[in-house]
Amino acid sequence: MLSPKIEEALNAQIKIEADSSQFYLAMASWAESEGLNGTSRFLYLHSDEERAHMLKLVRFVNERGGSAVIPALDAPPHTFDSLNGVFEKLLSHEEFVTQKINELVHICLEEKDYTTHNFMQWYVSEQIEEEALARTIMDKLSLIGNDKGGLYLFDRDLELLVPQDNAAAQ
Ligand code: OFO
Repeated sequence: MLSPKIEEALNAQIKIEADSSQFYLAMASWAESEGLNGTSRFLYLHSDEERAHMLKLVRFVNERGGSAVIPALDAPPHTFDSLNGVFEKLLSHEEFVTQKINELVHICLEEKDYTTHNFMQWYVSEQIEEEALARTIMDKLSLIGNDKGGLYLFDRDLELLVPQDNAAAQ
């Protein structure tokens, strides 16, 4: 059984994952409209992953006798100024998510809920991968700078790069 405090924290995390999915969907759609097909494919997959993270939490809350709340979503921005701007926002969003997951893990310890603590370890590892991937992408973009040929190759490479969970599923 979940304590009210844990249930509330898990429901807050459900909203964060759902908002992440919408945010990356907006980025994917913008990239597609800019003709950045590799980038948009990568971001569509990333958006799907975040939805899967949300679902995993919904199922967990219900299985543990709680009641998952399906939240209203914040409207994400629908335009972005550059590829660099997109990935900067993605990295800082992932850093924010990591912080929220750490806070949730901390609440699990305070409440002595070791089952939820164990469940949350999957998210802790996932965030390490996602932040590392976002940083690798940022490093590549700063090497490329404004070189159009480099950006073309970057977009083509992203077409081959599959986010973490999707890679595991293939
Ligand atoms: Fe990358 O945010 Fe989900 O956990």
